[in-house]
Amino acid sequence: PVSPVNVTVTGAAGQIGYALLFRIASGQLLGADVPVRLRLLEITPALKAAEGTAMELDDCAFPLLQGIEITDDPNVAFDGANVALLVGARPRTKGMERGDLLEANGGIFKPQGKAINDHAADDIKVLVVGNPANTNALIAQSAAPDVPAERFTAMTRLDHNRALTQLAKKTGTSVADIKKLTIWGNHSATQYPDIFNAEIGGKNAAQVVNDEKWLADEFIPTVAKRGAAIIEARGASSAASAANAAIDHVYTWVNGTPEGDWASMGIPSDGSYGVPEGIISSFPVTTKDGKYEIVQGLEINEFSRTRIDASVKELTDERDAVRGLGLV
Ligand code: NAX
Repeated sequence: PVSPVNVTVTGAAGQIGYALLFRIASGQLLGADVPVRLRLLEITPALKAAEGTAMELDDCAFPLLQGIEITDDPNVAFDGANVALLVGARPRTKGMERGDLLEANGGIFKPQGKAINDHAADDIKVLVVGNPANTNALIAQSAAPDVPAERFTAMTRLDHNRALTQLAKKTGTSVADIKKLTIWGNHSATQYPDIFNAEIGGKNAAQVVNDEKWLADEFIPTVAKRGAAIIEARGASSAASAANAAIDHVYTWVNGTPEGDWASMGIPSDGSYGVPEGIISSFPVTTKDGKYEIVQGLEINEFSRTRIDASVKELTDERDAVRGLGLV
């Protein structure tokens, strides 16, 4: 029998947590034959709500769910963790400057990074969902010097999935026909969804679209501002789709990318494609045996270069800001 995997979820009582936990417990995060033990980390006032969610998890009688532990102590939550989904974060509230936001999140992600460093299992894989995800991941990673840096990743899979559907709609195809799409840069409005190396039914996607104006004026802004559009329509931020993307991200990381395709992940840059080391930026990656590799040798045209550089500039600015605050 496969031994159980310890999965820690922070912000477990939040709306993404509510959409995420049931899918983890049902086997969609790691595989239909992999038992899981859940550790839910919340702030003290939200522990009761987390207990309510745990009661519902119990009531699903998921055969793969081998236990649920709820705590407000990161040292307990990450003890023996194999997978950590860092969802809880401090949202931007009215009148908050960027520096305040980064500092408030530093107060969350630095101690969590340290707790991961001190207590997690050797094979720990971390996905940061809580925004600003890339820089929060960098803060956590910096606080965990004993963990290989590449284990800290940030979520751009929701952007990737959003881009797939927009492209399928434009071209009258199915998302299943689209391969090799890439999100570059930051999970923010500067992100760059790249279709120049993508394929639709084996043909170059940019050639199939053949409409640079649509790319620049509709596709890219629609994908980049989708989060705001969801808030406008739903009255609340993306939750089920964000949880779905977190499932996709970890499932792909653990179980591999299909032949002839890749995924987008926010990962520590190794300098590929002129993206400087020392930031966590989104790249095209293939995965195998629980490890990812950046897809090399892609052609980056002028249109793409400008946009990748702009998003990377935002990430180096964020890095400089958190460095100034002593967080990395
Ligand atoms: P909610 O406000 O519903 O839930 C957040 C939960 O985190 C709350 O229950 C809160 O008590 C908890 N929390 C706060 N500080 C904590 C700490 N130090 N330790 C443990 N738990 C803590 O937000 P939700 O809608 O679930 O969104 C969570 C995060 O995901 C937000 O930062 C949001 O911006 C981010 N998102 C990221 C996305 C991405 O693609 N990377 C997309 C969706 C989402 O916007």
